[in-house]
Order: sequence, then structure tokens, then C-alpha cells
Amino acid sequence: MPTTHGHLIGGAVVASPTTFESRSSGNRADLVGVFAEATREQVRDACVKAREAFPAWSTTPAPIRGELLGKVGDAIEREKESLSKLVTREMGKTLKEARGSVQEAIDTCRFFQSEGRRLYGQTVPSEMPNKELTTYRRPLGVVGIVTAGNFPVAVPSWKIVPALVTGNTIVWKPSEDAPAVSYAFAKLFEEAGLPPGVLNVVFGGGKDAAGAFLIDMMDEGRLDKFAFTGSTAVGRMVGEAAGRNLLHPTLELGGKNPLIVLRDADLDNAVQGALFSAFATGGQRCTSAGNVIVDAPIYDAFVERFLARVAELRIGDPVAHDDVFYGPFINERFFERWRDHYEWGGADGATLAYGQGRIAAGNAPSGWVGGDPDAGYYGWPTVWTGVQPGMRLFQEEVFGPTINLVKVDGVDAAIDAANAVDYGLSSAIYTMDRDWAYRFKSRIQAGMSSINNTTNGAEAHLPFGGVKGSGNGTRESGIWVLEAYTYWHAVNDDVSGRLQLAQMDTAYVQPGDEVDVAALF
Ligand code: UN1
Repeated sequence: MPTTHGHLIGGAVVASPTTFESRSSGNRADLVGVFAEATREQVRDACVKAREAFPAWSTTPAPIRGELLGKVGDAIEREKESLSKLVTREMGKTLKEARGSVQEAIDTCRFFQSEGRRLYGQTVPSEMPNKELTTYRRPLGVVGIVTAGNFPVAVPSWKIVPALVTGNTIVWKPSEDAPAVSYAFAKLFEEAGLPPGVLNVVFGGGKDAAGAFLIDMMDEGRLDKFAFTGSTAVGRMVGEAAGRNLLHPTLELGGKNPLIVLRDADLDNAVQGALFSAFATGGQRCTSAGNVIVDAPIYDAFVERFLARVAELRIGDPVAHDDVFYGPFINERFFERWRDHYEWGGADGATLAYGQGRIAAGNAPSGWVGGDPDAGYYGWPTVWTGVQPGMRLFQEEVFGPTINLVKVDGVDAAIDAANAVDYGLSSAIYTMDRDWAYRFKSRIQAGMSSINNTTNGAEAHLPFGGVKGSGNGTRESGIWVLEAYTYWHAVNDDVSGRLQLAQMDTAYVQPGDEVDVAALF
């Protein structure tokens, strides 16, 4: 029996009465690790430890906090290969993508290392003499963080690193789909010298478990901020709890991202981009494309080329085969939800152009690389044609290797279709026409847009986040995320030695200088 990994609370490793297993998504026979399952009391204790660590950490000079995060970046860089392999093994994305996602965390550390030397406030002129006004960014306090399993290093780093550089302390509940990666990631903060209690990690599930307990800690007044990446449904629950406690949560939620291909597009480039947007990470990115919206004159040509490429996609366990395009579902729940969408498609009257549900022995696509498909949950690449706005298939996030091809006539109809979903995370357009690209850029309802590239591709110094059902307007990454983990403190410093009152004791108008408007005419 492998050793059980405990929670990291206040610098101690803490065991729980119950445990859960993490198994490789690509091969369920491979036990990656056994983890403690946090009780409500343990989650509460983690919040207490984070609270105790706050005074010392928040008064540690920001450049020193930044230096420490630079060391975390060094440690991740040193461990990049082993951490990437662990990402691939535990949650099932390809090694190339895993390396990219770990690099995203390194980039985030580098960016915020230097931000520790800025964290600028402002000097503001006063209405009155001998008085100075200044603003400071202040940390919020204790931050509760819940993250998903699809980007188990990159997305937590988007929250943890800026929260720490600004002086907050943290209780993090990582995804139950990636506890081993999360444990290893947290250990690198410890190695870099983060003081005990500043970053606490509690393991367990979401519903009726550690995740829900951490949300409840807002009602107990133990958290000053909550940051969540996951489904829109859970995001609403987090938002409700935060709202009644007057906290402003960071919510990065679902997407049904459109990728438009117009009649003048470079078709090969567009096909390649659509393939990646649709099937990279098995469609389990919140930036994955849901609807590819194709201009009528090139629709047939696009469908033909796209389907030819889909039939060639190599699929299999990315641990055993480093040349696959995508691997397994991260977990059974995602697979089941994806399987259900086959029924929606039928009910909607869309045409199933490619795909046959779960890959099984004797029922595998041509690109299946071999091995036992029952070792994990693997899905056929699935392509629907004849999809239109209003169909459930068009509107709802599927989170799996499925793409809809939607035929429209012209740029305006394409943009209308792109905006006809309740989400607004990412978006893309393929066109060479300046005016069409401009029209798209100014009319699309999305937090992120690409012109002649995929719906993916967040970078550590660009704001990440959505509009509509994809979030609540908060942004991660770059300087923009600083707003999420600090409040502005305005300070008046009066050296006049007398009572000076703003708006009243000002020299706006000198007595006797007034213009009498009534007397002028
Ligand atoms: C997510 O799926 O939650 O732009 C994040 C991208 C990645 C991040 C996705 N860099 O697709």
C-alpha cells in the first residue's frame, strides 16, 4: 500500500480519517497516490492557520515576497520535466501540452517576481495646502481557492502567485482529479522558503466535501476572498456565498467558444486551428471551441478537409504514446456528461458526421494507437454538422472531444451566431479581410479573441477571463489580476497643523471675487 499524503496545514502534514485514490486518467490500473480527505474541522483549521500567518506575511516587504516567488519559478523550471510527466500521468493531457502548462506557471512566477518590485500606488494632489494624498495596494487577508483538474499547475498558479506577492495567505483545495500534481506543486513553494501557514492545501472532493466546506468558510467569516475555476453552476454558488458576505470572488467559468472561418480564410490554417481548438486536451479546456461557424461558400470544402484530418487524429494513452493528439477524459463524470450529448444531437436534428461515443475494443477510430481502451475513458472525436443556434448542442458546454460545424452566410451572420450563446470566454476568427476582422473585434461578446489563431493561447501577462456566463468580470494574469487580491487604501497626510476640511475650506472661489450673473444683463 503506498503512503497516504496528508494535507499541508500550518507547515504540518495532517492525516484524515478517510482517504481517496488518484488514478491515472489514461490507465485506471495505475495508482498515482492516496490522499487524505479533509473534514470540515480540518478545512476550518487551515483557515485559522492562514489567518495566523497573515500578519507576518503581509508585512514582509513585497520585493522579498517577489524574490521568493522567483525561487518557486526556479524550482518549477528545474522540475519541469518531472512535473509535466506527472500532469500527463495523472490527468491525461499530452506531454507537449503538459510542458506548456507547466511553463505557464514558470512565466507567472517570473512576472510576479518583478511585480513585487512595483505594486505601485499613486500620489494624488490635494485640494488643500500642506496635505498629501497617497494610495496603497493592501492585501485582502485569507484567500480560499478551488481549482479544476484540466490545468492543475497553470491555473492554480494564476491565483496563488499573485495572491502571495500581494501579501495574502491561502487555503487551496485543488481538484480531486490532480492531487498528486497539486501536492508536488505546493512542495515547491515550501522548498523556496514560504513560511508555514501562508499556503495551506486541503485535499478532497467538491460536493459535500472539502470544496463545499471551504465555500462554507465564507459564512463563518474566515475568508476575505474566494477564487474559483470550474463550472458555471458551482460558480453561481460561490458567487452567492461571496455576495452575502460582501466578498468579491474571482470566477472563471465555462465557455462555448466560437471559431469563425470566413470565405477568404487560409483554409489549411483554419482547419489546423479548428482541430486544436476542438480536440486539444480532449476538448477539456475552458477555452476549447464549441462551435466552428463557417461561411457558406467554403462550408463544403471546410467540412471535407476537416473530416479528413479528424479521421487521422491519433488518440490513446499519452503516457505510453507521446505522439497522440489527445488522451482520455479526466474523469468518469466528464465522460458521462459528454456521452449524454449524443442524445441531444439526435433530438436537435443535427447530423453526426463523425464519432461513435466511447472508444472500445472493436469500436475504435482509425487513429486509435492501440492498447486497452477500457483502461480509461476515451472518446471518439465527434463532429456534428447542420448545427444551428438554439439547438442544445449549440448552446451548452460539452467539455469533451466534440465540435459543431455551423453554416452561416457572411461576416455579420457569423458574429450574430458567435454571440448567440450564454457564454463569452474566448473566440476566434479566420479571415484576411481587415474590415471583417475589425468588425469581429468590435462586436464579439468575449473576454478574449484571436484573429487567425485558435481560441486557446492565454499568456501569463495578458488578462484572462470572460463575459456573460463565463465569469463575473474578474481577470487573471498580468497587472489586471492585482485588482482581485488587493484593495485600494487612500491616505490623507495633513501637516498644516490646523483643521482643513475637504470641499469646504478650499480656495476655489475667493470671497469678493464672485460674478453676480443676475446683475450682468
Ligand atoms: C482553462 O482551460 O481553464 O489558453 C485555462 C489556454 C490555456 C489556459 C486554459 N493557456 O487554453
